[in-house]
Amino acid sequence: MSFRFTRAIVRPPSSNFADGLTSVSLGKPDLARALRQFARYCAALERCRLQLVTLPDDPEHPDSTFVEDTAVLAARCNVITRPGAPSRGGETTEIREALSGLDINTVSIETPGTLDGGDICDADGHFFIGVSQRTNWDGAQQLAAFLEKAGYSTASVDIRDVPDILHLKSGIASLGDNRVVAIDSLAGHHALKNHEIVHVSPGEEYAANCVRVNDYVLVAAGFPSFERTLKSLGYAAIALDMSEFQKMDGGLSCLSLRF
Ligand code: CIR
Repeated sequence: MSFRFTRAIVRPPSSNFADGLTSVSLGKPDLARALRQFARYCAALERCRLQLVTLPDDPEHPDSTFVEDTAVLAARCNVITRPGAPSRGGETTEIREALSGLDINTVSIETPGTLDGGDICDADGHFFIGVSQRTNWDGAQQLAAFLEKAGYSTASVDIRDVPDILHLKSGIASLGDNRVVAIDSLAGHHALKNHEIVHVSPGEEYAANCVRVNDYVLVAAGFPSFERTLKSLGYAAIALDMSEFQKMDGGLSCLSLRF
């Protein structure tokens, strides 16, 4: 089951977090507040019984707190990505070293492929691979080949014409149980036709980037309708304030690499 995890890699935002990439106009993030939100995020992962591997912050790469984009980790296949934004390329070096230090063997996406982990949604061993402004077809095909060789199935989802989302997982999330959360503009996609869709109300799209971790679903705070939906389906939600990360285009999932 793709939501059963024992560990997670996290990395705090660095002093120049505000210098990272963003396409939204929500103002400059407050670092002290971001660090408090990050601490609560880590505590929530621990409440879900994950052991954390916390890497030092990296001022060379202001977006490096978004560790999810640097790797795709599955039980039988661990892939170091090649992030689509040039300023983020160097973030993979320490992730590769950290995984190697944990005795996790990796393969890598190679040029001309680009791929961000935020475009990859593991739905119980069936992987949706987003093709986006960051993940190109070559990267998507390299990842599909790695995953299929390891016995997983894959489907690509082109999101380049879907407005307002950076990554595929800005708009969908797997809850396990054959359920996929989806914003309206992705809910009807043919790749999702074999899954039960859990809809996110218009105006609550940011909440779609939730994460099932063992017995809980981590969800961004401030989206009451979606929290009610989760509760009605029997999930225990942990709501987390993500405001400072949202200012930098970051979703809840991207702050950790779970495995
Ligand atoms: C970026 O634009 O790359 C970062 N500022 C945000 C990345 C967020 N990653 C994610 O949602 N997986």
